[in-house]
Amino acid sequence: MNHKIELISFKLCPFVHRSLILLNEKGADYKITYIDLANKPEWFLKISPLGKVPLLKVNGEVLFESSVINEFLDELISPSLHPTDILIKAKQRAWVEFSSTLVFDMINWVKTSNADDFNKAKQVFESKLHMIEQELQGAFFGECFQLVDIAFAPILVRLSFIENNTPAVLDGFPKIKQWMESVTVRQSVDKSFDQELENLFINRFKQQGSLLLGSDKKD
Ligand SMILES: N[C@@H](CCC(=O)N[C@@H](CS)C(=O)NCC(=O)O)C(=O)O
Repeated sequence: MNHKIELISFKLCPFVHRSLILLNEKGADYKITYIDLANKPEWFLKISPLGKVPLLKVNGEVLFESSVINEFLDELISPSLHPTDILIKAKQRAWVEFSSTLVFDMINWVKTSNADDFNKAKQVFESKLHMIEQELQGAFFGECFQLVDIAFAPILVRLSFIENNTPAVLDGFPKIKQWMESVTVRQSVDKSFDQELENLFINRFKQQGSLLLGSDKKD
């Protein structure tokens, strides 16, 4: 069956980015519509229960929450990118939840402009990176590229932007670095970002006075 799929997006949003990568990975036919989160259109506010992106419009219905959207797309378009073993699947779903909290920790680490807050944010972020470092075995989170890798992929892409700007930030995390390298070159992921996204991401935080990236803040 041919499904009509539309992803409502904001270019910089890491949560939308997860669904974009999965649509690419599945080879799906989809339309993408960008909105300005600083000036949300009326039609968007009417259909978005939390006023957040991503939304997925499918056959006239609206889904929200990126992890739910990705679970749905995974069932809609086979083959599934979940492990078949239900215990491993449950564990990976838990790590998907973990990845959502890590997005906010990463943003705090990158945006902070004063030394005290920066050291706290760095400690929180790195303590979570250490937990992931313990979990990783090889090139991917599990045996092969799966939904859990897609949930973390927007973070790994942004870590690659950060490394291009501020080398050595991942020196204490060799397995995460290897994971970042294998995930970001995968076709579905590579296709999901460009130089424009990198510049938007880096410049946004430099303009906010980022200690990590180097401040471009105008006084
Ligand atoms: N838990 C949500 C988080 C989505 C989210 O926080 N989206 C942000 C953009 S990255 C948003 O739309 N924020 C609303 C706003 O900025 O007003 C998900 O996974 O989909």
